[in-house]
Amino acid sequence: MKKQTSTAGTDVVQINTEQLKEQIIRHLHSTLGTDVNKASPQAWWRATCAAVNEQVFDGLRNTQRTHYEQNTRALHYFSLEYLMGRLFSNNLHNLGLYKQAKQALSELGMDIADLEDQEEDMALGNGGLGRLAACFIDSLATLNYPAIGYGIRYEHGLFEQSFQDGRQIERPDSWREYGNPWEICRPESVQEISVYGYVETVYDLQGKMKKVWHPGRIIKGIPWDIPVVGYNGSSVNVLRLWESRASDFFNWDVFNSGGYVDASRENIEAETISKVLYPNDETDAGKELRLIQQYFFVSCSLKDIIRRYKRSHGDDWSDFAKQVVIQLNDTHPAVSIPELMRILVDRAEMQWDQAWNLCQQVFAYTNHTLLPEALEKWPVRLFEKVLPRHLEIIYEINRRFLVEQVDVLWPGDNDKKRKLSIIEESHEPMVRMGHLSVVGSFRVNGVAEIHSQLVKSDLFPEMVALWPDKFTNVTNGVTPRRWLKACNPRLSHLLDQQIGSGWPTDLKQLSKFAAFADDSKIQDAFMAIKQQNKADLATVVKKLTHIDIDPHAIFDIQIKRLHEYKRQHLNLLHILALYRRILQEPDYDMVPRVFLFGAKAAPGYKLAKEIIYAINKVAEKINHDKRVKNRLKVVFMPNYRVTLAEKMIPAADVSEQISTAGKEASGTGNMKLALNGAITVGTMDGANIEIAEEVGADNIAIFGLTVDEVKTLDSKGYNSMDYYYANPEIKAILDWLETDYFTPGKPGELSAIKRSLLEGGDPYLVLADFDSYVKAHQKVDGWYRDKALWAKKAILNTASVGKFTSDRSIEDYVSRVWHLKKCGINRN
Ligand code: 475
Repeated sequence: MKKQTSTAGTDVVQINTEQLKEQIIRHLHSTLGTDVNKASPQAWWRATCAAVNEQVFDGLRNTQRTHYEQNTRALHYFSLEYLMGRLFSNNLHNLGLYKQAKQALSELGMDIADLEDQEEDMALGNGGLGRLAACFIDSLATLNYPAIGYGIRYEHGLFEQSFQDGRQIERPDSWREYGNPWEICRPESVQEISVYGYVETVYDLQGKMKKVWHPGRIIKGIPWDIPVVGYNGSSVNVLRLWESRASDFFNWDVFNSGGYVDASRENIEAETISKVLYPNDETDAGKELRLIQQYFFVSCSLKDIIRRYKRSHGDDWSDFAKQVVIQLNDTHPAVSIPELMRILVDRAEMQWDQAWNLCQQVFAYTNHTLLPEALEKWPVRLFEKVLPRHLEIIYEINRRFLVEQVDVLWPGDNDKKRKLSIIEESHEPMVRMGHLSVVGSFRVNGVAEIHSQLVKSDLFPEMVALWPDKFTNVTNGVTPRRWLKACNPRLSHLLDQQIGSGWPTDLKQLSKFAAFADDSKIQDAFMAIKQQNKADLATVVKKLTHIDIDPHAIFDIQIKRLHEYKRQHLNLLHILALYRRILQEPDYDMVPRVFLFGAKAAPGYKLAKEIIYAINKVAEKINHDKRVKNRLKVVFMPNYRVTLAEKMIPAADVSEQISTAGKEASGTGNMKLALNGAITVGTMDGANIEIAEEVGADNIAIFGLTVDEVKTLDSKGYNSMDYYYANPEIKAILDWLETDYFTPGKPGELSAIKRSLLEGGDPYLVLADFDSYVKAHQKVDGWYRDKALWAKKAILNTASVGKFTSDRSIEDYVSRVWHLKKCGINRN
């Protein structure tokens, strides 16, 4: 093996195809216990993973040693979700070994794509928030920042989706049923944490009061490390995920007193904590188990951080805030604020003020949503049962906050106190986790410019008055390694040829590609790539849905969680409008379009599931209607996940980003699609606004009400009925949904959508935006007719979105929040 210097200037250990072949065969023999002539694709995949891990673990060891020696300040990313997808091709790409592996496997008679398909997605997240965490840890490792991700090692990730007669069916996801080659168990770092029980007030000999928590239960947390491989031989950081088990020590008594069965039941209850990911995206589950999940992982992680700190600092806390910064990925891990206070005050016997001072230097909080149903609140009653000592601490944090901050700025103003109190005084008193997070953090950020503005103006205006400098923005980003280089090899190759191969770590370089926007040769090459990607996707569609789609049609794609605010039903109404026009006017002139959807609905979200059902039923009808003459096809891809996204995004012509203005905090799919040359049809919402700024008004189809217009309309009083009666097309479409046209013999089966838009008041202004949405699509249809014009716009999209790399987001966090230093890795 020889050491090489990569373009990035870092040392990369390069191994060649022959060495890789030897390693794979060796692992086939000694790790898998099989042989080349009888190994299954699964065994080949495992053997290759084992070979890859030889490189990964080298990098991991070097990185951990370097961080230990340098004693660096490190970021600790706390997130209940990491939507990682597959790691095989990602690790190969980041190690610079993809081509060699492909070649080695091919010489061994295997197709690397078949091996890739052996891997289950690691779907430990719901949607945007979880995928953002995955992109961020990729960038942190790539940029050589000391960082560790903490989370839960769920046994079951996000459910698997299928359709039965058009309706969503959920089945549990068992992603590591047969083991996971990427994880390493670390029994030496097990933690024990407490829940339930009661608090006793005791006095020591000096008469000093102390609070003693007598826990009702002790649970063991077992850490599993997933190496996070930076691109081009940079750092290999760690994602540390906790698995819950019953504490041996706690069960021993029960066991000895003859309670084998009781002890087993306790085991099961303890293991339940890390059993399953809550499948609600942007809703607060409000369940006891969810609070225990949050506390379990936060407590294990804080103890892990403190153990590591104490190794070099003993009981001297004075450097803690210099060494440790913790980012809260939304409020889900916010219970870490009272937990750190408990550790400092009750355990380390620190003065309250000193402890609080430390806390406020350590935590930073990212808000990901303004939707009221997503803002976490816990019933005080529940908190008291599960975490009695933490509730007391929260009360004390709140008392001091109201007296020392709120009452100082607004003396005697009880309204302000009621609004700002961490405890909401309703008939069922609640702990407001957003308030707690703002009060306990030194920085609070939203995830796109407009969203960060709205966090200040609509969510926490009084907190801004108290701490104007606490609030900032960090616009989201996505990793170009996974979302362009690995998923779109054809376009990547073209980019390498035209602008050089530096763009994956310096995405602004894509702007050089703009020089080719008018070059007809490059336009043709770009469009030919899109065409091939579309043909590939058509094969996938055929395999998954048995639907034939024409790669020459416009591929119009909406992929994201199913939510009213994301307005998949607005897309559906547009499809119905086109269908109706075709039926009314048999020669209706339109560029053929394939509408593709990918979305999971939370299992308990009725209307979201009705929207899926309606799209599937409308699809069935349209796809079989000869009169349509292939001008329209509608496909709902089952089981949308990271791996499907990687196949759909490179094939998209049109990107649907159609949320009601003010509702989508940022969006990140919008960035991935534009990066791959899709043209956005979008509202002025979230990061769409910044995308429009970057690509220019000519290269995006913006429609609909703006945030200010939405606010005005809402305050004036919006009446969706007005649109229903004023617009005959809207009326005809909604009435159509009530007939049995799409559900023969079963009229009314699709009426839930109409009901929500009319009786339900259309809370997301679907009807208000309908007209302007249809016009935006007509504009897109017109653009597509001119191939050169379209190619130019698509090229300019790819060339203009360099801002949206997660590397830039991370650098923004570093300069505005974390203040980390890069740490180059010493190899030996
Ligand atoms: C935003 N999830 C996107 C993305 O910043 C944004 C909430 C509660 C419980 C479980 N999951 C959630 C979210 O709030 C979420 O995914 N938010 C999304 O975060 C990354 O780009 O606009 O909707």
